[in-house]
Amino acid sequence: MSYQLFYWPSIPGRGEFVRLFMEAAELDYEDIARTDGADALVEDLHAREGIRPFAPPYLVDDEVVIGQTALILLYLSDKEGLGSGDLATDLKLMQLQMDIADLVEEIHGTHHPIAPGLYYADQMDAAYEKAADLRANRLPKYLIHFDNALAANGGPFMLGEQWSHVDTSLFQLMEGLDYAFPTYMAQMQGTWANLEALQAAVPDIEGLAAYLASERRMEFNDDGIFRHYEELDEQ
Ligand SMILES: N[C@@H](CCC(=O)N[C@@H](CS)C(=O)NCC(=O)O)C(=O)O
Repeated sequence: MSYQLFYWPSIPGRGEFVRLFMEAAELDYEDIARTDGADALVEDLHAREGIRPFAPPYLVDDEVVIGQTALILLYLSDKEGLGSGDLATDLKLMQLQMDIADLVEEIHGTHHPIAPGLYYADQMDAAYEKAADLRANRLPKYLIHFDNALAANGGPFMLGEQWSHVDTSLFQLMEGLDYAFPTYMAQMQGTWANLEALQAAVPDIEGLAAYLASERRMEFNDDGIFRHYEELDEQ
């Protein structure tokens, strides 16, 4: 049976981090809400009982149902034999994946700094301040952290020549930042050269090139996590 991915059909969002890994690994999966619509997702989630995912993305593998992007990637990586083969190293990869999740949340906070349920237009002043701090402090801190980690094994990937879930996620992170903050990212070019090299190398992973060129690869849009609002990219 193929994996079933449940994620909102109209945004790349966190679902794309899972998709990129599955495509790179050439795994068979059904993208349920993209074929059956968002209602199918809501119905499925509400029908689940007990310990269930809080929010999409979540993955169904027969009896196994897992939420949280980082955990889904750990599960798939382990099950498909795409980890490092060493527990301590796999935990380091997981640590990085959770760092990525933390940063993704902060990026989401640039357009929703007060409440996820409010419109951007109702929290623009706070958004402006949050985005300025992200650009000045948080992005350099996180991206240099990832860049230094990449330098440890000589690149282009986190484990050197062997790609992992961290690399497909860092690729998506960099693509999203280029979309959301093009002026800032252009100005900072070269500051995190290892990350830029990874961003260039990931599309060459066998299995990914076809996906990235296909219509299934969703473009960033201004309903998702990575949004481009010119005023949040001002220098
Ligand atoms: N920490 C979770 C966050 C999941 C999450 O926030 N999902 C969003 C879509 S990207 C959602 O639908 N949230 C609904 C909610 O928070 O009520 C992860 O990394 O997967």
